[in-house]
Amino acid sequence: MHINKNAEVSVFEVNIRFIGGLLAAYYLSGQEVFKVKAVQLAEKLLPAFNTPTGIPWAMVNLKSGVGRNWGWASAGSSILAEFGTLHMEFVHLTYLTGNPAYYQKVMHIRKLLAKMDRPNGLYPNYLNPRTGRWGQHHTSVGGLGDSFYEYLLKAWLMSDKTDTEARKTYDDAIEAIERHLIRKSNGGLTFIGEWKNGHLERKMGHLTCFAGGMFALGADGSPDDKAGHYLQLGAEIAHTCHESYDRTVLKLGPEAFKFDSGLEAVAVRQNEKYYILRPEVIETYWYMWRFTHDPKYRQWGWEAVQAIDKYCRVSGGFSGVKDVYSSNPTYDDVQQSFFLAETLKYLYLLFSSDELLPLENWVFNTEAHPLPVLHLGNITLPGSETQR
Ligand code: DMJ
Repeated sequence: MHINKNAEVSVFEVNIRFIGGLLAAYYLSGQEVFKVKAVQLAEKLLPAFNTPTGIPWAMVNLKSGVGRNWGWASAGSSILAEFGTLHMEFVHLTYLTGNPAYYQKVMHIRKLLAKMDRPNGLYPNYLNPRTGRWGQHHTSVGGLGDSFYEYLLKAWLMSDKTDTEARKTYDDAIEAIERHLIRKSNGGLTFIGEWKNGHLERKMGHLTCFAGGMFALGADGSPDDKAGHYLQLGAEIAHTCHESYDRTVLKLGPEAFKFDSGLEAVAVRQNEKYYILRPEVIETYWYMWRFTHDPKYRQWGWEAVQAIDKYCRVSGGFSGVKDVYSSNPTYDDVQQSFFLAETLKYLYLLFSSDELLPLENWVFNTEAHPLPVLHLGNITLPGSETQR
């Protein structure tokens, strides 16, 4: 593993895939080497936080430590789902090393966000790390926003439910999402749209389907006795996402699907008809299975297994397909790493006993790497007293 390379990497992707994976490998095996490598890699990400606001750059050069943002992101902005998806791994890094830097970096992001005005209570996807101001007011529970919300809930869960600030922030965000983004289609399907240019776009991404599992996971502990409501919302999202699979020829879900002009859970544009082995729908089936044991979730998972095996299996492994509405699809010739890390893992868990990685003790990072709940009791994390 050579990490002193003159190469730019995504801070978010290195964190969720590599650091998360190494930390999970350490906790599951007890072998020090995984912890050592996770820390070496995390040190390489720290220069990304050297911005006027402490909101990290999207990318960092591993050798020089120079950071920058994606050219396409609203006026040089950093992205909510990227800088907002570091908390779990960084808290574990401080816990394991005693180095307060990691904890302080992510708590600083949280404090900064808490102070900002939110249009309609919603978090825009773009934030400028130089000025500390929001970029475009585009809000999404799918791409660019998704795992920010997930990590608020999981920060609370991994703290053994002591991080009540994270829980409250999650609850407030979800309430605004429900008010402004969640609707029922004419055909009775609950969907989560996106806020764009001052109006609700009635389109849902495959990525957004993870939210069914998130609502179910967050049901217990929700305010005003709304546990039943959130479990029901999770079930409705699972149903809608299953419909997006079922209404295709291959029985695999498209990248995005619409609820507009008579359309219900189907992709319209050619460039939204692909399936790249994504996990979110199966992830939601698994959480719904754990919380309800309704056999339909296993049945739906099995439908996906059969479709993946039939249409995505190639001689060297598995490939994405370019059009789920074509009976003669072409391959994209890529096996994404989240196919192993997430899609197959959630399928395995769906057909395993609840005793395997029980949710009381483990919290899955956004790449499905399991990290243990930290029963801190009266231990104080280094750095928690002296936040920047
Ligand atoms: C994964 O890398 C993570 O789940 C991320 O949060 C968004 N989705 C991809 C897989 O689709």
